[in-house]
Amino acid sequence: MGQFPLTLGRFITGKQAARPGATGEFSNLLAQVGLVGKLIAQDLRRAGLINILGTTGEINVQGETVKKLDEIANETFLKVFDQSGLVCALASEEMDKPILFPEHWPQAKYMLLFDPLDGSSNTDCNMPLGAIFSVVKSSHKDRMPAEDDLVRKGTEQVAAGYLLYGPSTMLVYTVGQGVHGFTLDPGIGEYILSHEQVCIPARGKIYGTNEGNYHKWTAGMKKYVDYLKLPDTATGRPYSGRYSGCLVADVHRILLDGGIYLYPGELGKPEGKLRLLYEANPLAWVVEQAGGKASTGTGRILDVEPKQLHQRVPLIIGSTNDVRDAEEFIQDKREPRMSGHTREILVGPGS
Ligand code: FDP
Repeated sequence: MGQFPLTLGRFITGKQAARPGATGEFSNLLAQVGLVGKLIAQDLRRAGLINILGTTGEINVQGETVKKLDEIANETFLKVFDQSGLVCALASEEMDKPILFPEHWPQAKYMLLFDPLDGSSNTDCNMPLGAIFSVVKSSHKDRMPAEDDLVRKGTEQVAAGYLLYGPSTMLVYTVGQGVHGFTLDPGIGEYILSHEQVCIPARGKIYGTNEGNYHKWTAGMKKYVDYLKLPDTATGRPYSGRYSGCLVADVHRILLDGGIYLYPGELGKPEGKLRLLYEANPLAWVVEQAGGKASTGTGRILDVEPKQLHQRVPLIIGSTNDVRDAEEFIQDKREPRMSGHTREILVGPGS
């Protein structure tokens, strides 16, 4: 008889049984993230048919146009987690201020930060989308947490992961003991373990970045991307460019196949675009737990001292050797050198 599929519920319960003193609260929390994924995936499957594409006409706290699906996804997280009673605070990319649930405290000690719909520009063209989440624990036993308690360093996360809405829906997470990926089987409505202990290759052949921003980049960043495009058999260059416009999808590809994703700081905007607490930190932890690396270009993402809920940060993430190379270029410690062989490929023999 073939192996019986392992559901998310059973997998988490198995892991929980190995941790004496575990209450099951945390396992339940991951199951609720899974439920959010099922509800949103269902809307996305029919999005072109039920008038939920396009914008709401509003601008969010980040100064970005709000899509109807951003709002629906945000509401879904709020409803599921309010009803579950499992968290005492929620913070979202779509909300200026966190939502606090004093009625769930002190039983609920976890707090959830999330980007409810990542890659919003993909909504109206049936391209991949995602959601990213980070869980931290309230550090106060004597009082209900406030906004500042959600503003925590990446190393303080207790769980992190993402939902990917692609041809199939996936939930990928870490609690600091490796990374596991589950694929939603729509026939039975269950997430099934499909990627146990994900390991990112030490080097890849893919880079993902919005190259339309090339002229806004620093000299070091430009040189790195130029270097990736120079042919060189020994180092496997040129790399292939892959960019979907959905951070989750781009990082997921790199998690499985190796390579590098870059959303760097720009001239006049050194903080970059992506958000530290609910985009960079959770993905950085996932990638580190799979054996990769995540950097601002000058330091480890998980060590960035956060100051604000919606803080932005440059993100360079992926295979360890690729991220290390990128850091060297960005810090002006390295220059692209053209070997004789590269020159030959580019301009022909004997030129
Ligand atoms: P979006 O604003 O469309 O939600 O979360 C930010 C994000 O998407 C990432 O998913 C994506 O990788 C990036 O921004 C896309 O930004 P650019 O359009 O500047 O490339």
